[in-house]
Amino acid sequence: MKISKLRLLLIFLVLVILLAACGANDDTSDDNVGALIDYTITGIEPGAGTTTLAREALEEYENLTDYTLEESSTAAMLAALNEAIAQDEPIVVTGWTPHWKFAMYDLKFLDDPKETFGGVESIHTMTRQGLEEDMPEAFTILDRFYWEVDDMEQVMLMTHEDGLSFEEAAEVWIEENEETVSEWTDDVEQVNGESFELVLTPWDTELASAAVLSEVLRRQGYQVIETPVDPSVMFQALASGDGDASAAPWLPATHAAFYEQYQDDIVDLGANLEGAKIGFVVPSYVDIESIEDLESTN
Ligand code: PBE
Repeated sequence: MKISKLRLLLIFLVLVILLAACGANDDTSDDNVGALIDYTITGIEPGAGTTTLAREALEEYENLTDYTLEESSTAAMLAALNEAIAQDEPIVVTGWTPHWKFAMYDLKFLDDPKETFGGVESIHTMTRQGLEEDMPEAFTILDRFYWEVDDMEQVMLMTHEDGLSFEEAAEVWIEENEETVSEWTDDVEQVNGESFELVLTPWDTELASAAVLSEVLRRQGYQVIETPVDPSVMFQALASGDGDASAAPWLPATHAAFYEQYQDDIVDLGANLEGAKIGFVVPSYVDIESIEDLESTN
């Protein structure tokens, strides 16, 4: 009797250990990214083009039907990203490049098989109608304005890492890239203090391009006012003629909805930068590759 009791106890103990081990294996929440992020995507400003497309992604991808897009601000998104990385925890954010976050952290875009976020984006220069006739000097410079991702990143990094203002960074960049700038301004006549309103959106990419363009136009004799607004207001301002130009529209996907609405009343001068991208971004240690890998709630 004694022995079989001991035996029973042993069998019981083994069973307990086995069950515990099985339980741990069965508990998929350990690697269920969806559950770990509480089925929540960390977004940015409600007015961003990226937010419009992230909302669409939640509708188009069946696995994301019950997800929440937390809309807040770029600063809040970056703080959450920083916090998650410090804790080695998963996070999915709406992100874009060019941006210093890719230099600072090891990040990856999730594949987007439905192409909700488009593919490669360009940043365009657009003007109000009639600018070519009213301010041909500015128009020529705007039409020629073109730079590389690398150039824009230099300006952004000077502000982020060296603490320069965008204005200061733009001045440094212009001094260091005289040849490129002279291609934009070659043979353009000086003007005499005409006022010029450059409309932009309030993200680093656009603060950088606007700072450089403003400084170049100031050196040409313009009195430049920079007006940062939401993307929808930017398109509205160009279409109504309230603003003169912008180097901030992202196409073909990011600002497509706004552009479609106003395109008949706006002059599009084409790309000033190619090779931008938006989408869902995760730290590289998050073990999924595609938006479709995010587990649905059931
Ligand atoms: N962004 C940066 C903006 C445009 C520039 C991608 C966050 C957006 O409207 O989504």
